[in-house]
Amino acid sequence: TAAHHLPTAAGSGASATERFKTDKSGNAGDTPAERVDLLAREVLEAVHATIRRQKVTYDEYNALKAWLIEVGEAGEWPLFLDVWVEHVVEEVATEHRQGNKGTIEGPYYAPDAPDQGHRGVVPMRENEPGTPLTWTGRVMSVDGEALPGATVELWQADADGLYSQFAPGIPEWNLRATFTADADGRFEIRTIRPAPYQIPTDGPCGKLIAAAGWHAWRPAHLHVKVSAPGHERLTAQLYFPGDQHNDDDIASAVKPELMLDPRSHGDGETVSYDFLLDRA
Ligand code: MBD
Ligand code: FE
Repeated sequence: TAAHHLPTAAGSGASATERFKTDKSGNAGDTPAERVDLLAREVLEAVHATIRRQKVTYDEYNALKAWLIEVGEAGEWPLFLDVWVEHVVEEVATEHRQGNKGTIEGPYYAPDAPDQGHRGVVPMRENEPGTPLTWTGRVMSVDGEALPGATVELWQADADGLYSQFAPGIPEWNLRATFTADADGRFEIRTIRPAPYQIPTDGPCGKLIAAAGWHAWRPAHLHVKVSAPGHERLTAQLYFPGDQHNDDDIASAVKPELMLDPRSHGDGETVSYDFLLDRA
């Protein structure tokens, strides 16, 4: 596709926008008028209050307008919203949960990754850079009952910070897989330790970051979705102690409960991390 010849931000933006349209834009028309009225009014009032309080100028207003147009043209609405807004949506959506904490999904999930059974290697290239990482875990209900057949979907960026299907030149399912828990709810995943990650800097989100003097980094992370019949699906990310950006993630998606505890083991590392799912 044409996206394969575009620079990183525009290419991954176009892919993320298409992915979102396919998977998640379906129920957008179902919000009742009273709710749209309330939410749209509150958001606009917050914008008006900032304009008054900060005496926003026409130059600033036009800079905003130009930037918003670029975000759409580059397909970066999924990136912008997931980096700066989704963490609060996730907080509100999951505040009732008794089981494991989750965090944001972000823009780069793709459904139906290859099934590797309850124990196996995540698809990767022959010389995929990164320290081998073996993760053993168990999926249970909040009360500790094992959930055989639960699925653990995993996706992660490669050492260059690129996600398959969103950046060009990477095999379709690279570093993406689905695992299915055994009769005891257990699984074993062999992958590589992910690298710290920078959101694309060459598009409008990158321009905002540069213009504001922020940084573009997320700590290294493994994305997961954990599902079992009769239970709420858990979307989470797992992080590594000592990462320079655990305390200032640009996407505000780190929680202490999501920290792994890796042990060195031969030429790789092992981690153990279990999931308790809330009943639906
Ligand atoms: C990512 O890889 C990510 O996980 C999030 C939340 C936002 C942008 C890129
Ligand atoms: Fe990510």
